[in-house]
Amino acid sequence: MKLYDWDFAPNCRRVRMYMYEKGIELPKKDVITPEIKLNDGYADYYPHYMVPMLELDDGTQIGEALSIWIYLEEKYPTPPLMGVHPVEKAMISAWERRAYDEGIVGHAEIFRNSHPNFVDRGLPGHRLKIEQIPALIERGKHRVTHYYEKLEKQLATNNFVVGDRFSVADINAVIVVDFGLALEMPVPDIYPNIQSYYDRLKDRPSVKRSMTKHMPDGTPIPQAA
Ligand SMILES: N[C@@H](CCC(=O)N[C@@H](CS)C(=O)NCC(=O)O)C(=O)O
Repeated sequence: MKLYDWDFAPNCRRVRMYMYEKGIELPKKDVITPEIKLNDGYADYYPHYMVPMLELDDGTQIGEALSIWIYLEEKYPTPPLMGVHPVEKAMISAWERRAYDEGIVGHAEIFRNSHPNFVDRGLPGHRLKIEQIPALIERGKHRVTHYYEKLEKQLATNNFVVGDRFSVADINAVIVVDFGLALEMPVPDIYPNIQSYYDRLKDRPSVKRSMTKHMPDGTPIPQAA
């Protein structure tokens, strides 16, 4: 197996943090250029033109971080990161989706529609020009706020996002917060539960090891103190 990766990309980090929690070590191939673009060879090789992508030894290409987790969870069930019992599995899945749809995609809307290297690359996965839409920056901020409001309440009664066990819902939650730090948008003080949760998790080995400190062009990424 081989993981096609981009160090900074939040969706790639979802897979790396997951692997480190499980103790899975896989060869990784970085396919990003200093201009923060996927290299041409990769674009021709993988038609969905996104990272992460896990390639199996028989050549099967698995895209989408969630699908890669599903595959690895079957192969490496311990420790379980996607729940064990039916209700736990469903709750983890729901909170993982909320973090993705509102937090990660919300921040991605802010990033892709404002960063100068993403002019005409408003969406991932397209080789045609997709214009930036500045109005999506504000909408992205609303989406992140919407997630933080829900997460703040959830963390009032849960040690981790779902119950007492670290899961993929936590992987996404930590990545939302770190994506915000990289965009110089830290968690506002009106969310003390999220702030103390993040303080507890930020030094976890998988969280630290999966994090990158620089953009592909060498620009340092702001991070938590
Ligand atoms: N839905 C996909 C999203 C993957 C995605 O957005 N990947 C971004 C990096 S985070 C990408 O491939 N970007 C390539 C580009 O910007 O050209 C997943 O969950 O894995």
